[in-house]
Amino acid sequence: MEQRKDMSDSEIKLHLTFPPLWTPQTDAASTAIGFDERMLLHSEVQTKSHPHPERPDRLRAIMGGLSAAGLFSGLCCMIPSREATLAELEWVHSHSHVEAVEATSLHEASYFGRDTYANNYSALAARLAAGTCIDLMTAIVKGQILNGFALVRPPGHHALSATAMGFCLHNNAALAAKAALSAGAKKVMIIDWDVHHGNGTQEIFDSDSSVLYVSLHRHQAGFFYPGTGAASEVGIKDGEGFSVNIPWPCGGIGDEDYLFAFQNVIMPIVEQFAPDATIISAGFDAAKGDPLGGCQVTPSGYAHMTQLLYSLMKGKLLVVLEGGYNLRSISASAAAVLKVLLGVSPGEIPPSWQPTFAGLLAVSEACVIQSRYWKIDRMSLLNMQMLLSAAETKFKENKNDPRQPVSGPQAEDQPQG
Ligand code: X5A
Ligand code: ZN
Repeated sequence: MEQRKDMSDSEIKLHLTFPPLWTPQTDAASTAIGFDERMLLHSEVQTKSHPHPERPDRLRAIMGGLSAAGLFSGLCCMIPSREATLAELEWVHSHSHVEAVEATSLHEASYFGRDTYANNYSALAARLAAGTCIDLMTAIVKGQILNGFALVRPPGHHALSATAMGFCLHNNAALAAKAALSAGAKKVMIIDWDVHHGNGTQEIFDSDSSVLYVSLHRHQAGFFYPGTGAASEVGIKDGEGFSVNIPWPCGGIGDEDYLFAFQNVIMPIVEQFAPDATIISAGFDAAKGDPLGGCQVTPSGYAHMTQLLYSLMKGKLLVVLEGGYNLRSISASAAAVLKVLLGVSPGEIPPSWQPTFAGLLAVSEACVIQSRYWKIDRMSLLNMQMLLSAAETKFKENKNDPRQPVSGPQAEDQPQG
């Protein structure tokens, strides 16, 4: 067995000028960044022909990109990072899960399933990721900062109460939601735009009506990882109606469909739920160029989604990094989101944006199911049904391409990508 060499601090230094640390004197209108270089120590020991997609460079790329975009000056500050305590981790995880993750620090390499690795530093990185999310959310709910961006890894949304999976050890977004509740928020929303369904987050709050879980994800009738997240999954017991799933039937979904979902299902539900705090489980693996997601969301699409939530929430927004594996895509997307948090509006959504057949299918299905629990405008429901039946005919006449835009003859003249 090869000897693993210890990484010294200097080897992981980013040599960036970070924003100033948050102090009690910091302007309450600030945006705070959560980051700690020790989260770069979590990496796969075993070297394969391809590096693991969830690798330390992801955070280096994002931090470098934000700094290069000039976003670290001015209104940003850094929140001091902190390790979550074991008691905090047990807000959402079983004692045995917390112990199993802790135990990985004794081994050079451990695995939870085939794709979820750990090294000696993974438990530390996972505690830092969780603690940083908890502190950011607490500061937001207490009004000490306006909003925040947790640049953390390992990611969290696949982590179930008792299982690590899908590159995730502890569920950072779920812990942030618990922190919001204990800081006084009565209702918390988690909106998950990672390309994968956040099965862990959904499970943790399945029967909880104080946390609304909304997810848009590639689903492919259950054939895309992790397989959960059908529109029919709406929550159980007291939490029935507090899980909202928008499952894309195929890949290639882009800005138009995401924004269509926001306008027709997500925003109406958010307005009725009226959360006291909102967490974005922000994976950037639905981004154009991502090797795992195969979707088409652009930085502008991410900016518009952030803007819709930001304008409704007047702050009280925490963005938590989940997946995202194309270094260029994730740094451009993170910069676009941070700009909105800093108050730069991406402007109006182009009125020419139309959903694709696939997008319309998923959104109208979610609308019909969710209208049992939430008021969904009858006109927009009817409109969607009409668009859908017209599109169905065209869909059959054409090449059965679910990614074709639904409306207007002008759409047919456009070159298809
Ligand atoms: C956080 C995240 C993806 C897991 C894919 C496993 N996980 N094949 O994006
Ligand atoms: Zn993902």
